[in-house]
Formats: sequence, structure tokens, C-alpha cells
Amino acid sequence: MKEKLQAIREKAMEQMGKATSLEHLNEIRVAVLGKKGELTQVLKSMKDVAPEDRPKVGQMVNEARQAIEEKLEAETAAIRRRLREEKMKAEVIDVTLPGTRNLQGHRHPNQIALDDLERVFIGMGYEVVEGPEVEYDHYNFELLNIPANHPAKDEQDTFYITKEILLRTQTSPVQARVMETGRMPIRIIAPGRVFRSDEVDATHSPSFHQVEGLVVDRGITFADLKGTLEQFAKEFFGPDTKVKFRPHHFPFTEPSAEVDVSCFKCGGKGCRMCKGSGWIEILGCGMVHPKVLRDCGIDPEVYQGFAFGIGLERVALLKYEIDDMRLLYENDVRFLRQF
Ligand code: 2U9
Repeated sequence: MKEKLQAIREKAMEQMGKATSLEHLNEIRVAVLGKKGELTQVLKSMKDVAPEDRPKVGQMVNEARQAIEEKLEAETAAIRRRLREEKMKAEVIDVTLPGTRNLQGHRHPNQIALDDLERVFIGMGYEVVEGPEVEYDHYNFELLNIPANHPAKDEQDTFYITKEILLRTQTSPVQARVMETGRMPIRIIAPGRVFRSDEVDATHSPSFHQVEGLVVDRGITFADLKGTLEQFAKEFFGPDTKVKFRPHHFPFTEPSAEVDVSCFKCGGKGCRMCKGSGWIEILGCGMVHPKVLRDCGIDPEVYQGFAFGIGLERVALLKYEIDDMRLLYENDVRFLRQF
């Protein structure tokens, strides 16, 4: 019995010394100390030992078990330590290697121009409002005094979804909706995407952006419109900017005008930017037509208003001296990063 125990102990010790993995150590533990393990078998055969020898043999078994358990623990710790060291070595970071740059996002030139525009008008006390891109004919055309036979309503110019529902061709329906609420006074700008069935070229796209403005209050005159847009032009294009109003026609405003600003590149002398004229057209505007006010539930005898419309892409192209609108839609980061 004594020899047998000694043999089990020595064999286990030797195997544990050679073990290279935690799994291997566990196999040894099961083979020796497990339910059917060698040492357990010895304990089970105690009944065959003479009663007077049992305490001695029992003690030997316990000693063997304790020694094996201690060795198991020590070897387990050694293997764990080795594994950790190997892992650390594999994960070592070479701080001298050049880093990989995170690609940073960038505001689109349209967004930069819009943020600048909004800042100027918010500074004058305007509120920014948005509305649906899919609109009713009623809000997009009818309330804006654009009659059924108007060329803008042609299917060649407007994307219709049904006879009554379309993709808005301007952001004016947003303002018509605000007027309908009857809350006075109104001082808003409505930026957003609009749609027109145009072929793509350097200055046209079937989807572009507008920023329209609307002011309605008692006693608003054309002088308020002129002062507002002159102030806007100076803040947006520079303090020396001059403005020029040319008579025009829109169905929703009367009188109407187109506004030119003195060329911010040459100061008015004439250059490539302003095609030699010294002036650049930037927006359309006018006094809100009394019929538009009335149809939106506002009494034109009490309230008057002015409105204006700016093509956002046009302003962005001018501001950043970009000569092709398509560049604004391609979203090539090499292009976008320059602004
Ligand atoms: C309401 C009443 C009147 C909005 C206006 C313009 C003049 C204008 C163009 C600028 C370039 C469109 O993007 S563009 O092609 N817009 O010239 N827009 S007045 O007038 C309104 C708006 C809302 C209720």
C-alpha cells in the first residue's frame, strides 16, 4: 500500500511538472483526485487494510493528497503567469509607429452658407421654420396666387405625386401655413429643399435649396424691405456692399423686385465674377400680394408684409467661387474639405 501510494504521488508530481496547459493540469487532477481517480481508489480500498494500520495509511493518503493539491496550485499559478506574459508580449504597443488619423466630418458648403444666412436673420429677430417637402397644390400654388394656367404648374416643371399632391417647388407653402395660423406679427425665414423638373447642368438641378423670408405686421412698407435686405447684404457679403432693386414680377408679391449686390470680388469695377457688370443678382423679393394675405386669412387693410427668396446653392457658389453646381451634390470629400 505504501509503495503504491508513493508511486501514485511520484507519477502525479512528475506529470504535473511537465504539464504545459491548464487543461492538461485538470486532466491530471481528475485522474488522481477525481471521483474515480487513483488516490480516491486507494481510499476506497481502506477496508482491505488491517484496522491497526488504517490510521497510518489514512495519514499517508492525506499527505499525498495535500502534496498533490499544493503542487497543482503552484503549477496552475505558474501556467497562468506564463500565459499572461505571453499575452502581454503579443499585445505590446509600438508607440513610435505613426498613428492613423480619424477622418473628421465637415460642414457642406451649402450648410455653411445656410448657417451664415440664418445667423444674420436670427440677429434681426427672425425665427427659422420648416415644413413638409411633399405638399398640396393648395399651399404650393393656389394660396400663392399661382393660377391653374401658370407655366410653373406645368408637369414639365413640377413633380406631381397625384393631381393635388406634389414635391414643393418653393418653400413659400411653409410661410402660407404660418400665415394661416393667424399669429401676428410674423418674422420668419423658411429654409429647405425644393424640387423642379430641371435637367442637370452647371446651374440647374432637380433638387436644390431655398431660404425664403416673410415679415407681416401693421404698417410694413417697401422701405422696411429695402432696409432689411441692405442690412442683410452688408452683413453677409461685407460692409461696403451696395444693393440695387430692379422691378420684376412674381405672382405672390406686388410690387416685386430682383436685387443685385455690388460685386464683392472687384467692388463694382467689373471682373470675371460679375461678368464685367460690377453687379451680381442674389435674390427676388416684394410686398406680399393683398390676395395672398387675404387667402391666408389676413386682412390686407390691417396687415402688410414683405417676402424674399434666396437660392442657397447660388449664394454658396458665389461665396466660395465655385463654377459648377454639380460639385455641391457629388459629395467628394476632397472637394468638401476645402471650405
Ligand atoms: C408668401 C408670400 C410671398 C417669396 C419670394 C422670391 C421673391 C424669389 C426665387 C429666388 C431664387 C426662387 O430659388 S429661387 O429660384 N424667389 O425671387 N420668393 S418673393 O415670396 C413669398 C413667400 C411666401 C406667403
